[in-house]
Amino acid sequence: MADPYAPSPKDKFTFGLWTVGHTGKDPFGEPTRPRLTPAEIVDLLGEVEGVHGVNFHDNDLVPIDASSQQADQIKSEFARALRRTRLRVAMATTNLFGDPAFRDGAFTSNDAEVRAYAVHKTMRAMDLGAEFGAQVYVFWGGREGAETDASKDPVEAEDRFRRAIDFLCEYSIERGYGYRFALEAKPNEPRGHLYFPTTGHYLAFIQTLAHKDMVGVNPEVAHEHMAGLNFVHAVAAAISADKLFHIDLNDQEFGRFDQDYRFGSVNLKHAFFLVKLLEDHKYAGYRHFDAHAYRTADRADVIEFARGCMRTYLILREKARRWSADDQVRRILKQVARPSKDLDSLWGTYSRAHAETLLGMTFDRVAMASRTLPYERLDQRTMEILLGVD
Ligand code: DIG
Ligand code: MN
Ligand code: MN
Repeated sequence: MADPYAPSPKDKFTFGLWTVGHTGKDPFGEPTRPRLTPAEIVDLLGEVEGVHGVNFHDNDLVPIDASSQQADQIKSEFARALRRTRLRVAMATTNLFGDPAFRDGAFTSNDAEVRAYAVHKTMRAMDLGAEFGAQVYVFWGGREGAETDASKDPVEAEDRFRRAIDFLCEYSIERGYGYRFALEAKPNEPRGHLYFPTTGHYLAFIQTLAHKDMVGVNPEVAHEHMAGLNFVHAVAAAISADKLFHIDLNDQEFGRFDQDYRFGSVNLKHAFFLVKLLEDHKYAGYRHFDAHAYRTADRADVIEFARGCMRTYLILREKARRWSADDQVRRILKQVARPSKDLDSLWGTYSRAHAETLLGMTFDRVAMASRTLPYERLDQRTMEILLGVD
């Protein structure tokens, strides 16, 4: 019998080169897995059924100090691997956080030469991404922050970031790249504090941009959890603003460093409501797993990690369908919903008449407070569906 949770490229699951290519190196330990070339990483993903595409930072593909001949060699091997595996390049981004030159920020650096270099490097990385057909361009400001606010005025720092995004939007327009920019928030790490710490900050920031229509957000589960926030609600805000241009799926214990765990491996309930939200609202974008396998994993277990990310998403998608069709769930949702087109229309659009009517109304607070809201039963039923109890 066919596996009902077998992914297909139609599901638009993607992985960054740095995810399944992660060597297991961490701040306290050396690599536990060999470094793979970009082509080898693509071939590894080619062994995982159903992957749609791959993403890269510029220097995941072409090392920062590669000669043009070396770059050409790497790119042609990468292109051959893409053809072999029929994987696409979905998203590209710039590494503006690894090189020591960016130790005090990239676009927000106090050093004008560093700021200019960051814009230069990003344009080159946009060229590289466009060469491989990337449609989304992500900006994660990993060094755009501070340990001490004595170092720079945060208003000036954020304005530098704004001017860089505006310039790079113009570059994409002039080059005809058609990129959709996706801004990715994180509250801290590797800087003590990062500017634009949550998706909400970026949703406000986007409204101040010169080309706000081509800029959206790339929320990441781990990053909103690091800020102690409800990721589902952050994504809902992005959907409401029509700004969910990309999404970084993974998992994360609250109150920990950025763990980038396999999707759904920690907070299954949150993952369920996230998948339900994305599917209910017909999210049509890429589902990028910005995650990596445990440091203990060998190559075979890295492949299991990638399979697990996609499989959990598809299992939860099926659970969401089952939840929406469940009689008990439907009955309780019907019971707690008390719609009234007439009452809603009174404040749906403003008029003096509506205001006067509302002001003249009396409300039975006791009756309102006594209506049944069986959310314990509803949530228990939700948990039972998640736990596989019919
Ligand atoms: C980390 O969560 C960031 C970087 O890996 C990258 O710039 C971005 C794209 O997914 N996520
Ligand atoms: Mn992360
Ligand atoms: Mn990310």
